[in-house]
Amino acid sequence: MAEVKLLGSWGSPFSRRVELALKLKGVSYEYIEEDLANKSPLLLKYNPVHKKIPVLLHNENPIAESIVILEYIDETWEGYSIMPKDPYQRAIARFWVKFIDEKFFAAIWKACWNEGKEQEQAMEEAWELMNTLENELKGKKFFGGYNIGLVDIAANFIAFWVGVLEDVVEIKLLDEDKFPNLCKWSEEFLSCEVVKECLPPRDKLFAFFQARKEAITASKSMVYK
Ligand SMILES: N[C@@H](CCC(=O)N[C@@H](CS)C(=O)NCC(=O)O)C(=O)O
Repeated sequence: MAEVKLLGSWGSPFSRRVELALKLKGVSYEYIEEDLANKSPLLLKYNPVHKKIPVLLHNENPIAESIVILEYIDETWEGYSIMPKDPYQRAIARFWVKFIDEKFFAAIWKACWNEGKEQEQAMEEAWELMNTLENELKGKKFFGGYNIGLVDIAANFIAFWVGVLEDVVEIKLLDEDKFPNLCKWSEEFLSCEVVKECLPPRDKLFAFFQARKEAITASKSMVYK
């Protein structure tokens, strides 16, 4: 039987993406929690280029980068389809995943951890990006249509992590009046049992971001003293 291992980190949306894909396919795997403050020899051996999780090991063959891993999983195991069958639709799915990875994370991060004018600008930027996704979801349950697909998995951060960050930094980004489709999508996505199994505990994630917020505030007060 094939041996599948995943090097991941509990709070990482990237490793949670991979877990979700494995569960959708019904692939059993061994999960290895990585301490990112003290990276293991295994991680450094298997992802020497980026030294980041997630890394999937399939019969000792390492694959890094969550989206590369998701496509590998889809091509390797039969059953549930993560990627659309049609080449044009596959290209479109890859386009949106690239949009989320290249634009979204940076915009949300800036909106959460900046203050004043910079934060306002970052929030405007995040809203513009959310609006683009809002339009893409028109008339659809999931980005993938009736079922969760590549783009939905890649957007897990928007559905879950953004809400926790909003509570910690006390801003509202994913506003139901502004983005009804995106909010509905998030609700649908989070209500799937398999998705619930692939989310970090909310309290733990809240405490993690809260500690980050306190560290940032403390470092700022040191500078201004
Ligand atoms: N583009 C990568 C991003 C992975 C990533 O940023 N992983 C973070 C955890 S969320 C990490 O391993 N960070 C360790 C570091 O930067 O040293 C992917 O999609 O897999």
